[in-house]
Amino acid sequence: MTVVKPPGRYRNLALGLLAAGVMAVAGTAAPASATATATDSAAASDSVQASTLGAQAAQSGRYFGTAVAGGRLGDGTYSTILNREFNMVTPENEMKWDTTERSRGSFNFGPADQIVNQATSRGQRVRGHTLVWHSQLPSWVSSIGDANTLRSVMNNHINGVMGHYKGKVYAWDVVNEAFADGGSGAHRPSVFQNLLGDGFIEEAFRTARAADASAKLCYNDYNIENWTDAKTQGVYRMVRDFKARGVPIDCVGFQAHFGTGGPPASFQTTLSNFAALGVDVQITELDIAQAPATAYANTVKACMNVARCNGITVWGIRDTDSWRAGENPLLFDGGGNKKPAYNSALTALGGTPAVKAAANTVTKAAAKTPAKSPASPASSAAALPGSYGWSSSGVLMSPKPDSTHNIAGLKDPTVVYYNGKYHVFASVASSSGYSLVYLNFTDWSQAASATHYYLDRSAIGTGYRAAPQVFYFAPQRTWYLVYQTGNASYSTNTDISNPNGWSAPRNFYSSMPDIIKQNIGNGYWVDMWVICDSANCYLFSSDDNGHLYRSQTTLAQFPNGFTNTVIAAQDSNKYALFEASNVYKVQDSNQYLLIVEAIGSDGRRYFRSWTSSSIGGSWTPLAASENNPFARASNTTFPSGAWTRDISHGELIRAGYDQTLTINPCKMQYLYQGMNPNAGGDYNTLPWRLGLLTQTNSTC
Ligand code: 9MR
Repeated sequence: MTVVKPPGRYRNLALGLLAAGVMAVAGTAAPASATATATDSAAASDSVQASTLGAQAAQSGRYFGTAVAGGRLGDGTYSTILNREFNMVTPENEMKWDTTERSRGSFNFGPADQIVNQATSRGQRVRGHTLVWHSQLPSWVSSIGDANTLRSVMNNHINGVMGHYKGKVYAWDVVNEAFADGGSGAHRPSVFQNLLGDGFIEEAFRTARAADASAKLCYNDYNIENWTDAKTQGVYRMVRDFKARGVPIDCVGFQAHFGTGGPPASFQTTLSNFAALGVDVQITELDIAQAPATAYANTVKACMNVARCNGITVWGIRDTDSWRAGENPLLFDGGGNKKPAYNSALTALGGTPAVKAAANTVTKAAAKTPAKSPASPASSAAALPGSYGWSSSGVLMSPKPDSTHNIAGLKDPTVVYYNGKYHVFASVASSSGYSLVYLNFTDWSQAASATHYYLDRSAIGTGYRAAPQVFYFAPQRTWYLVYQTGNASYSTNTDISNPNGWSAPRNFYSSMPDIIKQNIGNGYWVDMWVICDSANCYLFSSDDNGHLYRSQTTLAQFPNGFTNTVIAAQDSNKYALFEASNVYKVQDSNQYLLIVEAIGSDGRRYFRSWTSSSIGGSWTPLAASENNPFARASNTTFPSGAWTRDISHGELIRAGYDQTLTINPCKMQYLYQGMNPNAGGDYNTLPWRLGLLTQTNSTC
C-alpha cells in the first residue's frame, strides 16, 4: 500500500513514551492527577454530595428548575439563588398568550427573551409555558366565533412563538389545563374546545412538532397526580390514544400544586403508568402549602423512582415570590434562606444537604471514594450507575499482515451488530502510516479467525485514513463510515458487508474550522464522531490539546452543512480530556453518555464519562476521575491474564446500528484497544490489539 505518513498524534514522540510508560516523561508532562481531575473542570466528579438542587438532580440525569418572574431578575437575592440552585427555567407568565400576542398577529417577545437570554447564557435550559390555554388568553381570542378563524389563529400563535424560540426551548407545554375538574374525565369548556372540538389538542401538537422538531412537546395539567381521579384517567386515555395513533407527544407535566399533605399516595404509580405509555413525565409547578419537609421529600422520591421522570420544577423561588404567598409553599423563605424542605428535597435527590458536605469542600479523601449509584431502586434500572467495574476478555483480534500490508497495530475499533453479525472497522498502523480494515463474525469467539479486508482496495483508497466510526443513516438508507484524513471524512455504502462498496472519501468541512485553528495549539485534529437526534446531527472531534469540539447540521442536510463549531468540553490539563470521544443515547432514558479518553498519572490510557440530557450538553461528570474512572485497568479484572494496562480508543456495543447511536445501559460492553505493557518504541509501531470489556456491576 502507498501510505502517506499521517500528520498528528501518530508521530507524537512524547505520547509514544507516555504510552510506553516512561514515567519521567509522564511526570514532567503533568498528566491528570486524581486531585487535579476532581477539582478541575470535573469539579466534584467523584461525589454524589452535590450542594445544589440542580447539580444534585443532574447526578441522575435529571434537572431541577424553577418558575422565573422577569420582573424579579434585578433582585440580587433572587438571582443569586436562581443561578446557584437551578438548571431549568420556566417563565412564569412571560410566554403566555396575553403577553406574547396581545393583539392579533402582533408578537411581543421582549419579556420572555430577557428570561431566555439570561438562562441560556448561564447554561440553564428553558421550559416553554404555554401555547394553548383557556386562561391568560386575550379577549380578542376568546371572543372569536368561528372555527376556521380560531384554527388559523391558534396555529399562527404556535408557529409564531415556537418559531421565535426555535432550538432554544427544551420542552413546551403545548396545551395547558384542557381537562375539566370533577368526575367527568372530559375536556373543559373553552373557546378552543367549544369551536374546534376534542381535536384541538391533537391539532396543536401536530402544529407544534412542525414548528420546532427539537423541542419536547408536553401536555400539562393540575390535579392529575392521583391515579384513580377521573381527570387523571381522562388525560391518560388521551396520551394513550395519541401514542397509539402517532400524534406527536413527548411528555406529560404534572403541576403538583399540593396541599399540606403533599402528593397523593399513588403519585409514583401515576408517574410510572404515564411513563409506560412512552412519554417522559415531569413535575412542572411544584409547591406545597406550608412546605412540609416530608411532603417535599415524598414528591421528589416519587420522581426519582421513575426512570422517565426526568425533571422537577418548583413554581417560584422564595415564599414571597409565590402565587400562593400566604401559604409559604416554596423551598426558600422570604429572606432567601433555605427551609427544611430544601434539605429534604436535596436529600431525596440522592445527595447530602449542604450543611454536611459541600462540593467545594470535597477533600482528597472524599474524592477517592467511588461515587455510589445516583438514582435508586429497580424502576430506575435504566439509568447509568455512577461507578463501574469491568471484566476483560483476552486479545480477541490481532493484525493480519499480508504481502502488501505490513501491520504493527490493530486500533480504534468501531462496531455494529447487524443482520446476525458483528461488523468491525478499525485502523491498521505501521511505521509507514495508517489505513482501515474491515472484518465480520457471528460471535466474539469467531473474531480471531475472521478475514481482514483492507479498505485501501476500495474507493476509500490509500493514504492516511484512521479512527473509523460506522453507522446506518436511516433517513438515507445508507451506511456511513466516518474517519480522519487530516480533515473529517466519510464514505458511504449500501451494504455494510461489502468491503468494496465504499465510496471515495469526501470531507465534512472545507477546511479546519476557525475555532479549532485557534485552540489546537500543538495538538492534532482527530477522532471524528457523528451522532444524531430526531432533528440534528452533531460532529464531535478532539484536538489532543484539551478540547472537544462539536459542529451541527440538520438531519435533512446531513452530511452537509456542519457549521457552528463550538467547544463542547475542555480541560486545562490536555491529558485529562485527550481524544477518542464517544457520545451515545442511553436507551429508554433522556440521557446521553459522553466518554473521553484520558492519559492517567501512570501514563496509561483510560476513560472518563459524563451525562447530559441533550447532545449539546452541558455535561455532568458521571465517573470522571482517575479514582472513579469509567473504564481503566484499575476497575477491570482480567480473568485470562492482564495483557494490557491501557484501556484505549474503542466503542460501546450499541443496541441498534442507526445514527442515534443508542446503547442499552444494562451489562454494557466496550470494544477497546490495549497492548502489551512492556512494549515501547515508535508510537506507530506499538502492538495494539483488540479486546472486549463486559460490565460487572450492572444493576439490571
Ligand atoms: O404563577 C402564575 C401567576 O403569577 C399568574 O398570576 C397566574 C395567572 O393565571 O398563573 C400562575 O401560574 C399558573 C400556571 O401558569 C399554570 N398552572 C397554574 C399556575 C398557578 O396559577
